[in-house]
Amino acid sequence: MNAIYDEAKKRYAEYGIDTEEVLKKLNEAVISVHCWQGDDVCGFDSDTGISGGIQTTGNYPGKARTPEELMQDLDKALSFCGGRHKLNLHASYAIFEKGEFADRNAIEPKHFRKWVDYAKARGMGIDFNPTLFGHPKAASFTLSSPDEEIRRFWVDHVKACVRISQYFAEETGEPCVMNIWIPDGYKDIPADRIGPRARFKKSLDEIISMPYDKEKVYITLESKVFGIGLEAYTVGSAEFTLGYAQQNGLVPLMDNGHYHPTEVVSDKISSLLLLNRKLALHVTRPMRWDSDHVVRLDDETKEIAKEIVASGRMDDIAMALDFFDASINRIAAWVVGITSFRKALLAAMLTPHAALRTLQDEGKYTRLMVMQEQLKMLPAGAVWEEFCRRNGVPADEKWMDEVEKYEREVLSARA
Ligand code: RNT
Ligand code: ZN
Repeated sequence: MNAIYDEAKKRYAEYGIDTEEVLKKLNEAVISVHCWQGDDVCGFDSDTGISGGIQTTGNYPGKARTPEELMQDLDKALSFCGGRHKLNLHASYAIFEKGEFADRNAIEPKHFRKWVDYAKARGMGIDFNPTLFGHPKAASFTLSSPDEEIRRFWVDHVKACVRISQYFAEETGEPCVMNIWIPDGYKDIPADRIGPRARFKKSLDEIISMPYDKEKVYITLESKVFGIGLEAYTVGSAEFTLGYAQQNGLVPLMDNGHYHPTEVVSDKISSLLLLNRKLALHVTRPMRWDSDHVVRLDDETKEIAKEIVASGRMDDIAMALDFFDASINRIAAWVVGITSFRKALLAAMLTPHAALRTLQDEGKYTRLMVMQEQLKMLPAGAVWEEFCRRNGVPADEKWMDEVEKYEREVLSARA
């Protein structure tokens, strides 16, 4: 067997942690993997590129240009990642037959059939996102547009997405998390703050009044404090989305790039869990702004994972990734982001939360600090290696050799 793992197992047992149990739980934790890291959020339904204050930077060669390439790249990335995943799609990734086209307000389940086949063949569920950016009609406002025709167009788009989400759930047998994020906002001080939010509310009211199966489709609402070009005001602020979600039985979604720089999502999770049945997350890495850097095993990622695991409510939390770096190999970006978040979950699962909680409740803060520091040096790496070994994926950096080979043989042939 694996002597290093066996030693680690004993060390953790001293702290009351059963690493076999942890390995099982870690394997079952579902991470929703965003398709949009593979092509810089471009999608297949237009040449508009992204807009709405989100931005990819870099021009690393080899980005996926077609659904086939994106699927092939995602397969490559996932072949290095152990544990369960879900596929997270955006509406702009609709796949049309030759000569066929449907605008965003007219997309149908059939335009995503190939994705369903892809997910089913890999035993994955699917999450979904209406795409309210990267489209001529999203040049300024969408669901909060003062132009009634534009507002209607986007309401119809989101309704179409709810139908597609339900189709995903029915086909895969797993509920679909459908996340609404709008880029609507102002660069400079608005004259009217309440008007756009009232229109957003009206649009959401119209959307959720459509019939859909609430056990199959979980609609989530993502807030954002500001975006590039939207510095002064966003319609979908934290207060708006939280309040609306709570009032209407939707699920709040927190993206950890969407708050003021000293605010942390790790501190918000517990409050939202107490006040909501479910919670959704976009795990990303903001650097000075909502830059969507690749997730790494840093302090805040670990703290987010700790809050998820320590809450005992992991099953109520939809964990999705949301980053896009176009300056490095996109497959490696996926692998690092996906595995970093799972490593963070592992670290959290290897923590004796109940014992630490007792120290806190008894006011033994010095001992608590000593324990927290001691736990950092326990052999989590050995448990990670065992997790990889059991999943038949590389535990060391060797996977990068294969990614480089794939870059030479496949990616470099792309114009
Ligand atoms: C944008 C939001 C949103 C997008 C994706 C592509 O700031 O984070 O979630 O990143 O929908
Ligand atoms: Zn996000």
